[in-house]
Amino acid sequence: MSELLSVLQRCGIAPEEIEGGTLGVRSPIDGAELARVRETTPGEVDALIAKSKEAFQQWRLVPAPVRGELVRLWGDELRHAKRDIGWVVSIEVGKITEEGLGEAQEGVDICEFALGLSRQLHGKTIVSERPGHRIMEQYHPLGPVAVITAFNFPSAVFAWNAALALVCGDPVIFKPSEKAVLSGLATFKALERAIARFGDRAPEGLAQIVIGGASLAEKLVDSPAIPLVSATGSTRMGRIVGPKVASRFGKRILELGGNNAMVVTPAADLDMAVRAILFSAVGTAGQRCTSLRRLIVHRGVKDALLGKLLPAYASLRIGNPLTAGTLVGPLIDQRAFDALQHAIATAKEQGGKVLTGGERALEDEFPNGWYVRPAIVEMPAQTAIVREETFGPLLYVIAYDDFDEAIAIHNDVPQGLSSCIFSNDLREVEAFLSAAGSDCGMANVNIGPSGAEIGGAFGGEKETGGDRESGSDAWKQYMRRTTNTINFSKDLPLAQGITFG
Ligand code: UN1
Repeated sequence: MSELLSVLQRCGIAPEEIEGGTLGVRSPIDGAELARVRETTPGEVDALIAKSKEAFQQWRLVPAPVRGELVRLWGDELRHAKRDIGWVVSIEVGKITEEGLGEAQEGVDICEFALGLSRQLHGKTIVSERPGHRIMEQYHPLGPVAVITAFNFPSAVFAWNAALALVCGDPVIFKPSEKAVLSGLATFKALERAIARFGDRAPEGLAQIVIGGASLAEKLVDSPAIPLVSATGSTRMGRIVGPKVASRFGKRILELGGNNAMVVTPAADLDMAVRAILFSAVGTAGQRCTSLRRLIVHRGVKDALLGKLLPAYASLRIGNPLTAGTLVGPLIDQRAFDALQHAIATAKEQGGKVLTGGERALEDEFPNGWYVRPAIVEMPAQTAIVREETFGPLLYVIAYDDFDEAIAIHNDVPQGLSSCIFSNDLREVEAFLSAAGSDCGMANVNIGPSGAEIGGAFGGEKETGGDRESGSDAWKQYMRRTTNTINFSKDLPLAQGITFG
């Protein structure tokens, strides 16, 4: 049996599930077809939404700490399957081994977070202006949650959403990217095993998966039976999903494009900055929402920084992501490669100078794999192309002279996901974090913009979507809040001192 089949089988995916279907899954490593998966039919999606609605009737009544037990079991399954899931992520989306494992670990982490959370779904108690009255809040389960994910975090983003949804009392319907079905399935099967161990306290239809393209996602987006749609992907996708969900008064969590920057000031530790730039601009072949795309560096330290960065780029090992020592794997497909070429050509037209990279790599070894040398392009200013998100290892460098100018350049893009500053000057750091500083959902100091921990709220402003998921109080979006005013007096005073009759 091939290694793929045996790993998938250990993940709970049977050979017949990946044969004879209409959806071809390819490995970006060499372009080879890995599987042909059966797609869910539109009729099946309708049935599965109905089932989810029914499951909600039961799941919402299971006490939250008991629901927590389910995510504990899921975390347990994910921990056991970590190596296999990491490997499937690597082979299916091209992440290097370490990053595939890191992604699987995010699933474990969020399950542990959600387990603790299951005993902390607190509302507030609020003092009343009326004698003999008390006000309190309760958080109640919301209903079925659709989780639509992108290829670049095919396991973790489902786990972030589903672990919270499940402890919050919501059934989930998962629609993984067509480019990353196996990673999605492997993560989903771990949840199914946890549900089986949890036993009959879990209603049928608590977690379901939809496999296929955008038209199936659209059915989820349009269904009034699904009060929350969590969608990760491009801003273009978000522009379609957002208004559709809003038109039926549904809630949404949108995690869309990022155009994440690093400001490097004269007070920066340049060696640390170089290490952070490498991981965040080149890691995952620049295909994280949080990848570093813009380097805004003080003119006085630009040459020194580039003097360290360029040799580091030159020594990057590009290759098969499963080979030990590789730091840069392939792009997801030819379209991604073409988009990168287009961005570099446009940048040149707009006055950019390619300092390194951009060319295809390993074409002989992998004629159907799209490997690229990570690129650095110095720009005379933040031109139109720099303001667009290009999903690949392309780093623009822009020099600044004055700190306020750096902040202005930083914020002058349509996206607002993640950001960072490298500086040991307290004034610069605090200014960057202040109300007049970075306008992103995440603003870091002396670390890169990517690789966030699950404990914080993850998400961004402007065209990134404005929502948050994962840690902190992101769970509140998966619940409905009720405000309860309780009168324990024998009178009926009205608020605002109104007398009536
Ligand atoms: C994404 O790129 O869609 O912060 C998510 C990070 C990861 C998650 C990224 N923990 O880079």
